[in-house]
Amino acid sequence: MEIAPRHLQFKDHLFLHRERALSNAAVVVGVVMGSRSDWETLRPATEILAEFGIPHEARVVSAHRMPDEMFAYAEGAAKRGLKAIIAGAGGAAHLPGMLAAKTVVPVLGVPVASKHLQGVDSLHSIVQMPKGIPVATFAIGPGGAANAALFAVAMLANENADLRQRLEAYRARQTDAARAMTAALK
Ligand code: RP5
Repeated sequence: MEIAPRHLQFKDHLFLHRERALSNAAVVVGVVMGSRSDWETLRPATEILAEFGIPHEARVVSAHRMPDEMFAYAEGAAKRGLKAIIAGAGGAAHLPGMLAAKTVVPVLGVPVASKHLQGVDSLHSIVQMPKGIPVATFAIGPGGAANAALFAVAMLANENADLRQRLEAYRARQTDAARAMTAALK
């Protein structure tokens, strides 16, 4: 059996410890998706939330295959203390809009790339909410999911100075990395 290097074992231990701590805390952001096939698109959202230490959960709550569970999830969201729901779906993607119809907890919609229309169908389904029930809509794909999580962090940072500082530090690291890119062109 291959033994992982010592530092990796330690890092893994820390990661598991943090994941356990996060999973024990009350969930603040829900990440839901229409199908297991959406997971690779939504996973970056959970990674960002974990990086910022935001207690979160990831669940499949299909609008058309599990409508009762979808409504129950939305109806319970505020009572459970959720501050945002990141909802990803593909095709005739009604999950974000239907969740938003049943809760006033902000819903951040992520269009998943679909097989035939590459996610333009998902984008239009999510972004074109009729007046009265808003869904904040992000870009198609994993980048959109990451941005939805960063947006949720920004919303939470309004009430949390430490989180705001860490979000600013995240941006600064990103800027440094972009500045360093020119050197890599040589
Ligand atoms: C939607 O249908 C899901 O959000 C997914 O993007 C799409 C296809 O689902 P599967 O057939 O892969 O389960 O509900």
